[in-house]
Amino acid sequence: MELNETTITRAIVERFSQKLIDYSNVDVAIVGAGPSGLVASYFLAKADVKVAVFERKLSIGGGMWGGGMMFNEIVVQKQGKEILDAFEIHTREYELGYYTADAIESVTTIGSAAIKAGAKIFNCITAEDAIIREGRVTGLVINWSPVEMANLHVDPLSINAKYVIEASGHPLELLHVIERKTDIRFNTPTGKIVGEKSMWAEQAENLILKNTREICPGVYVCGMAANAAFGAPRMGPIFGGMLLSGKKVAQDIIAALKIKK
Ligand code: 48F
Repeated sequence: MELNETTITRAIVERFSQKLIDYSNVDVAIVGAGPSGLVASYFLAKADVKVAVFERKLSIGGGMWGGGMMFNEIVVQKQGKEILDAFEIHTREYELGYYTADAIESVTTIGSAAIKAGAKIFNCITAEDAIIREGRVTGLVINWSPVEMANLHVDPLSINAKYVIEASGHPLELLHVIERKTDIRFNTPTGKIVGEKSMWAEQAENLILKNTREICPGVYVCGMAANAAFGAPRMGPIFGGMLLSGKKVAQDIIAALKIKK
């Protein structure tokens, strides 16, 4: 058989276009494929929820690839280890209550499990704005990341979602846009983004599940974005909270979708 370049081209363009069309209307759209967003997408897809993840970078995994300061090992506590166990990721006890895992094994395994469960990940796409109807976020405005990087004047496209998850980590990009462009009040003490506090691993890990919740109609926050939104500290390269937050946001949205039906 002779290989034809235009067949390869048509295959890619048709398949990708169909995938984007299929996922232009989803139950849940996630901004960011870091550890919390990926874990959320896995648990949502496993429960047959239609979920799309939009990731600005070419690679998934966010801040997990680099462990701490590019030493590519992560640390989790006992509850976090239980999630890694569920993905069959190897862990080793370091000291009582502290476990380590290979950062690359963690990202690739969770990413693979999410996709096999049915989550669709769209890399190289940035969520630059939200669609808002009557005070509720009903979708995302997306564009190719290279358009943003090259500062090209190219209009975006949009997708609809029953719920959006803000999982963009430290920068809280979607929430900042919502705050800037709308009069929607967030469920924070100030009604606005409170902002992340300096490193305090224990307190940050203790607060993250409380902060993982619906922050305004249609938007849930998880991962570092949850702590940054509600004014809690950062935790550095301990990842249990990220994994647990991803699982919790999925469970909360699964429950909310059942009520909505
Ligand atoms: O930062 P990130 O890993 O978020 P996370 O899941 O995990 C945080 C930890 O990695 C670490 C930490 C924990 O101990 O504090 O930082 O909360 O992943 C966020 C992903 O979102 C992407 C970004 O490229 C990264 O991969 N992202 C950010 N803004 C956008 C976005 C956007 N507007 N559109 C699409 N993707």
